[in-house]
Amino acid sequence: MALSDEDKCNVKEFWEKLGENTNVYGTEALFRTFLSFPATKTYFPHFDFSSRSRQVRAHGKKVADALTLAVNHLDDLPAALSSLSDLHAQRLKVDPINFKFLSHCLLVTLARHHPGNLNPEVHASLDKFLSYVSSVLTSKYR
Ligand code: HNI
Repeated sequence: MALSDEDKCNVKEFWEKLGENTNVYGTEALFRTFLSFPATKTYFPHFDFSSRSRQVRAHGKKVADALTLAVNHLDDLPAALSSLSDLHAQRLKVDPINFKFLSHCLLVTLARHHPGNLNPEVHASLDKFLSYVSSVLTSKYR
């Protein structure tokens, strides 16, 4: 699952181009996930899912910040995401399949906003990065 040096470079360079917009993309990806894969909403019984939902926006920022943290710790991801891993696997008990749904929606969102920066190599590296993050966050599921 480890990323090659080229993958790491692609992910870091791409992420830098997102600038201050990561929270906007995190939020859009969450909205897309909730719409396309409605079962994911069951993990958020306390959320309002309307298009103006402050909760989805606040959560989109948290997810985006965690991904930025991950980009900055590509060499020690399990340690950097350890408490988030405990949260998702042991407390929230998020079924791992849901990470594929969110990762897919994150990629779609990033491709939509940055088509020129998402060539096939960067696409592949981002896909590997998101599955690495997902595997860390679900590693304690069982
Ligand atoms: Ni996730 C809380 C990051 C995937 C359901 N999640 C968080 C928090 C972060 C986070 C950060 C806030 C922790 C805190 O407040 O201490 N989640 C991430 C990341 C991914 C991810 C980086 C994958 C890329 N989470 C998922 C998925 C689901 C999910 C796939 C379920 C569909 N997450 C949750 C729930 C919470 C949560 C539920 C608690 C929300 C709340 O407000 O109670």
